Amino acid sequence: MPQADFVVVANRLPVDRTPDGEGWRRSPGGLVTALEPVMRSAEGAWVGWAGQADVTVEPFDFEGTHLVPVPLSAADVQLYYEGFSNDTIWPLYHDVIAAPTYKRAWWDAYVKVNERFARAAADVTAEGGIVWVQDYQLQLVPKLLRELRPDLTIGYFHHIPFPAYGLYSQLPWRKQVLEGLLGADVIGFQRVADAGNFARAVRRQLRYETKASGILVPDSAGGTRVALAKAFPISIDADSYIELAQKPEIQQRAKEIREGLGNPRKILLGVDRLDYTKGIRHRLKAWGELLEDGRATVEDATLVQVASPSRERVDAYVQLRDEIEMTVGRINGDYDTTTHTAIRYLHQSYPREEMVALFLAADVMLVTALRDGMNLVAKEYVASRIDNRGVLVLSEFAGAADEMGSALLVNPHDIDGLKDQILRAIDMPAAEQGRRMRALRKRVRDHDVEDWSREFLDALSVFHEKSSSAAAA
Ligand code: GDG
Repeated sequence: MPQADFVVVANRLPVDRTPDGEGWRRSPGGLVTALEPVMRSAEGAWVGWAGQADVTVEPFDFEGTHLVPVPLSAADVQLYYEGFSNDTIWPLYHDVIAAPTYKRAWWDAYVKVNERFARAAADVTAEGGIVWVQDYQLQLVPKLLRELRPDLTIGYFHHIPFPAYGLYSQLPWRKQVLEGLLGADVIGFQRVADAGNFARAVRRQLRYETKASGILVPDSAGGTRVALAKAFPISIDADSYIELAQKPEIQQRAKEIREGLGNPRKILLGVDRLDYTKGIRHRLKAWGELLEDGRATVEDATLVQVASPSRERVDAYVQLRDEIEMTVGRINGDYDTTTHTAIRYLHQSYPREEMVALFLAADVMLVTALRDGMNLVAKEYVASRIDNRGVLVLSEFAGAADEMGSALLVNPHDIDGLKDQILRAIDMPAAEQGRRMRALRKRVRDHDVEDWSREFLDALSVFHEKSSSAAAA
């Protein structure tokens, strides 16, 4: 088997099957774009699931990256992925917005699958190589991998929030998960607060000492080593959004979207995976009440809500979809006219080009997450607004709020406050829009996804150099 100096380990490989089921194509995700240059220059490999249960795929090369598929059975998908990852960790780490389910059989499957990923990474990484583990499905991999391959430098990035200690401590396997993560040399979080919550959990549960971002972790030789737990806020490939937004056909499409909605004075937009963390219900409630109060009419504004299908086999998501669709139906039934609609609801996924056309058409972007690691949609919207117009309404509970103070920040639980900010966004004078949007765009352009991966990998390379010089001594 070929060995790689740089290996990414993620739940999914960066490719999807082509529609004919024969070949592969690159998945559209931001992580894939972010890591592409690093993968190419470093003879990289990527370890992950190919996306189909009960199917074994042999390792293969794709656009300069060696891909190592990790097989998952239908039972693994149900217990490790839909169960422990998406029905235990996801709700717990998003502040228990939905009740987490704690099942021992799910935990057992999570351990078993994490071991499988760790072994696959151990087999493919060259002596003294660097491994970057991604996200909450694989929290045990850093420790397991360090046990198998003490020569490696290991990084881990956590894409979702890390909760406050009072919530985290609910987890029956809280010690094992912390120990799993601490197998990494660098543990990256979205926000400073996430890194702080993690360090506190480590102090309380494991009694390890922490100094600034460093955590003293006992090593196998009876001494200690330092692990770094720090914020590295993720970003987007801003230039690719700017390029799309400059295309005449996409600008034309934005006009068509507006016409198709009956030329309302303003268009409000929400784009989310259909997930209870995203605050879609709160947004609908606020908009429905503004119409009910008569403070807005469907001729003033239409809300376009893209809710892309997500986790459709997890109960909480099935219920959420029903609730949202009932609410949309009621609001539209009460306020639609033959020419205008209150909410254009789209339970579909769209190509990136269509998303940018929607961003260009939207006068107001509503990001009302109840809890969100970062929220890339907020950054994609501002990157696309090459005209420096449009208003971002952004939840304080999205990681993006730490960097995007020029947005209209909202507490989505405060429906009256949310209503006021939506109206303020609808009525915002062009000059104020421009001032705010310029500041937001500057931040996103100055800190794009390449900066994110470079900063993380620079931090990791300090550990790599240390271990290389120790190995040489
Ligand atoms: C997790 C964390 C963190 C959505 N619908 C369509 C579509 N999308 C794209 C968006 C955006 C991405 O999916 C969603 O990213 P978010 O950041 O908004 O949210 P999560 O999926 O929950 O991501 C989050 C992120 O990881 C990265 O670390 O920011 O906090 O929860 O890029 O544009 N894209 C297309 N069609 C759709 O219908 N093409």
